[in-house]
Amino acid sequence: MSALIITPVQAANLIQNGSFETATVNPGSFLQLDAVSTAITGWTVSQGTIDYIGTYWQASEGSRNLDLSGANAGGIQQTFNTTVGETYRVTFDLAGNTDYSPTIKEMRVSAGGNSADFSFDITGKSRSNMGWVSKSWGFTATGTTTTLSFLNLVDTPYGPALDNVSVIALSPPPTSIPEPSSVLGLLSLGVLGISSALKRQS
Ligand SMILES: [Ca+2]
Repeated sequence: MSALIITPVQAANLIQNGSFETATVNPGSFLQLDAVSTAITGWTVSQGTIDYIGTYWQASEGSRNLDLSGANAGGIQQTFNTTVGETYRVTFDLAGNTDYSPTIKEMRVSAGGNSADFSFDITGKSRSNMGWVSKSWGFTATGTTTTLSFLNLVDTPYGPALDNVSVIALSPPPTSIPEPSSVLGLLSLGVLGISSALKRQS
């Protein structure tokens, strides 16, 4: 049986190195990075200090992740291209440093002039059982570039843990609508596909 198969287009992750796997440094067990380090590819330590986590605890994805505290409350950010008025979905995996209090880790994600706060409870969690949870949040772009940032809201050396960041556009921007000529081209390709499918069937 022949059929035209339409494959849905997977929205691209606009964030570079969202899982923090690539850097100019090797974190080993873990490595403190201070503002304004750019050692982690695509990212800038925006305030305070963070720990770049290697083998010290279980990552959510791959083998590296972050503690949004090094010696004190830290933050990271990345800037990427956006379309004004377009809505985007941010997803990330959240856990917390299980070594010490506070029991409730608190962090803020912000982009496009808006923000949302998230918390994580380390009760019952450990370095080999981090209990990573997926979080998501949406924002509407107000500029042709947008800076996504994650900030630790509690000034402690034992902060929220972050991994697996992605941003996708929720609908295609107007500029990506095909030109009429290419629509005709796609239609004619479709007709060709149908006619060849019919030929194969007969
Ligand atoms: Ca990772």
